[in-house]
Amino acid sequence: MKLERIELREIQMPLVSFFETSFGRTTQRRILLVRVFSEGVVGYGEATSPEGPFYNHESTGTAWHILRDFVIPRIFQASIQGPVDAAAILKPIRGHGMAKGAVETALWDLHARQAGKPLHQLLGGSRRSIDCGVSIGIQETVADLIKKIEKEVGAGYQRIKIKIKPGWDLDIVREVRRQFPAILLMCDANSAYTLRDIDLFRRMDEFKLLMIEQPLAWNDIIDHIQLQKAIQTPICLDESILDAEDARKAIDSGACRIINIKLGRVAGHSEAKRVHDVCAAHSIPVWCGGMLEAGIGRAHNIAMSTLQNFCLPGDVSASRRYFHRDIIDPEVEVDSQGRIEVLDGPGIGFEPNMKRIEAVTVRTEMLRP
Ligand code: OSB
Ligand code: MG
Repeated sequence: MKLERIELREIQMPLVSFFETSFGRTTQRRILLVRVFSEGVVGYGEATSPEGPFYNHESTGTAWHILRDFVIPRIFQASIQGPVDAAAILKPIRGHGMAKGAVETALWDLHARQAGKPLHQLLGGSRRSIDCGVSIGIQETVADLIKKIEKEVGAGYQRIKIKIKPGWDLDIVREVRRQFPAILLMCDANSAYTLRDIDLFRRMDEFKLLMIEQPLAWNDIIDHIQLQKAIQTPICLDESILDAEDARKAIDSGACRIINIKLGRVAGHSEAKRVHDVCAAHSIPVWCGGMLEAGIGRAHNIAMSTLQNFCLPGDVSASRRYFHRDIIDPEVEVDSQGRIEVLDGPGIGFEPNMKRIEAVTVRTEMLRP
């Protein structure tokens, strides 16, 4: 792959409605886009880093710094043959998976476009449509939450995930379950609890949740073993799984029964596939997590979700739930059965809308070998 230049770009877009987790509220997204240029073809990637270092250590600002000063120079220096080389070349940079993943996924898109093939095919995916759930943030009132769930269930989404935090947990889940006795329901704590809360999680069992996502610390596997032993509801790990080795350790030790895969958290498609494969080999289902992505990140998530072991509905949902106008054509749409149809165009299958992207850009930098 002869890489002539790589463009870094920050866009800013307000969310349609605020998104609140146990670590804070997001109203405006600051998203980094990467464009890799090679012999007349362009590949697109998106850093999934959030605005501040509260989900993990990464932020929009750190991703810009790591990409500009370390990731992109290394990629230029290495004269890589294809996207699978990128992960090895970036390995000496510790952490910063979201920064690395932005370039790694862009190289996959480039590679697929150069081959004239859909990315999902090159990744080895076989699903023709993606099963979708939604993640619903912490609301001002329970009534607001119920209204949101009603709307999404009515739209056809197959699974509802609600965010919990201390003070917005047991009573909320009880009320949601009372009003929606039959839906696939789960909750995500984003690491807001400790083993002192074991009794609270025991009491959650009665609500027949599909899973509880990342109840304990963002960098923990060990304490989750003890929690999983104490409860019937499956634990799903998000924050604490950074690569296939983490997945193996978490599975072997009984720290979880489900894993959520996020492209940024695991530094791109190559590692995502390895996590997927380790889970498949242990009969552990996976699903695709989300980071409030704009269209390019969303399209990469769809491509990844075509792999066979993505057998639970993911957090990838329609563009319009997040943004008034997304940056790709067509926008991501979800049918009345709660599915996204997989497109067969080259690369990610959706076309970035450069006019729209220009309109929301706040800074760009072009880097050359
Ligand atoms: O933990 O899954 C998470 C959003 C931001 C940060 C972390 C998470 C989330 C979500 C939203 O749950 C998923 C989405 O709809 O993109
Ligand atoms: Mg999560």
